[in-house]
Amino acid sequence: MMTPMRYVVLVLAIIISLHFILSFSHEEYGRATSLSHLSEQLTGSKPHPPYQDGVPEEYYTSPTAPAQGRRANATFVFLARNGDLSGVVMSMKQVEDRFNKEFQYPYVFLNEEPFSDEFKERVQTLTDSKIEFGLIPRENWVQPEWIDEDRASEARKKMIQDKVIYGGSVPYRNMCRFNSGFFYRHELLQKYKYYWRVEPDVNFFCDLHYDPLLLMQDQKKVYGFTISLYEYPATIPTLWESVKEFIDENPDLVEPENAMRFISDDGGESYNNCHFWSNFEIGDLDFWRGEAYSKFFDFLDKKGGFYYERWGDAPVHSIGAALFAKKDQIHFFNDIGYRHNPFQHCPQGELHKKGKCWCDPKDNFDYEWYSCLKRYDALFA
Ligand SMILES: Nc1nc2c(ncn2[C@@H]2O[C@H](COP(=O)(O)OP(=O)(O)O)[C@@H](O)[C@H]2O)c(=O)[nH]1
Ligand SMILES: *[C@@H]1O[C@H](CO)[C@@H](O)[C@H](O)[C@H]1NC(C)=O
Ligand SMILES: [Mg+2]
Repeated sequence: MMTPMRYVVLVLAIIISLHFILSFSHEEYGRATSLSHLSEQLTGSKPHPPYQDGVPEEYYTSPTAPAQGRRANATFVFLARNGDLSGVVMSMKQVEDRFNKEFQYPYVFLNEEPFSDEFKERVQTLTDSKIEFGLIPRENWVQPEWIDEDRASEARKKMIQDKVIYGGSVPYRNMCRFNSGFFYRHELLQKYKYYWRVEPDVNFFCDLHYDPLLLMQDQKKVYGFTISLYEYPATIPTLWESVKEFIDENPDLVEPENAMRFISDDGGESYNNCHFWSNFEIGDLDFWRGEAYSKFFDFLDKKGGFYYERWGDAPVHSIGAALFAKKDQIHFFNDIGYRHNPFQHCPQGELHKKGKCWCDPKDNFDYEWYSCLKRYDALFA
């Protein structure tokens, strides 16, 4: 007979081993977090370190606020297909309601095919802001000629066998390469300095009564995020080798006050797979267009890893930001409640009240086992 105590120990042991099994399987990280919740319920929740949100009080809209009436040189940017329309309007309606109806930033929509009239009409219905629709030049989208298609298709086959998410998809690879190295060079984005990237089917949970784009501009921030996590190693087997090679060849491009400790636990010898989740980004377009990141992207592109492996724009952007920006130019938007399945950042405590957030504060990825936020915190500890 098992005593109740032994039973509890056994259940905990099963949960803990499931954590480890799931951490090595692909496509399963959504379920892994709910297991994390289960174990949290049994073991008690972890304390959440108090966060300084870094937003000066005067940025909040009030008739006397200095930020009142000033706007950043910025736009929203959506990469989407015509078929993404229903998810696009869900995301965009929330952007408008939570924030943009007060600030009226414009939108840029990009696609490798022309947007349909239905698409254009339905998104324009949601806002008084200007919307521009851009076509992506073919050479910035399709797999380049110089990629060895036999080698690329072998790699895709292997990834399908290994059940790597999107492992067999060429369009997904085109998308990752475009987001890594081309979106910010699109002609419709030339006139802007800052962008806020939005994807279909995301949620914004909290009212935002200050302008995060102006905050980026005034404080000379380069990159803003809400969620960070580990990349699947199977998608980037040789990425870090290439990064190290680039650093060796271009030591002068690396920022001395960088955030290497976010992406490496051993001073740059190996990658810890941490990255900012790029489906949400608020960033500086001129940083991507600058010398360091441009050379970095071109170097990586020539390696072919966007097609011979499945390098994502999230690790590529994150490594670029961590190496070429100062660490205090990377900003955690703690007050932006945000969800992209299967994870969400839900502001805690005072921030939750201030934003009148509708997410469950207990459902918060920040210090889940699969989150990298603790490594970001450690940069400033
Ligand atoms: N125009 C276009 N957009 C794409 C394509 N594939 C993905 N996207 C967009 O790229 C972003 C990421 O794609 P998504 O399917 O959400 O990938 P996930 O978030 O990594 O699962 C979204 O904004 C999509 O609308 C494509 O083939 N063409
Ligand atoms: C906005 O930023 C872009 C890119 O830096 C720049 O070319 C443009 O002149 C800026 N516009 C204004 C109004 O400052
Ligand atoms: Mg998505």
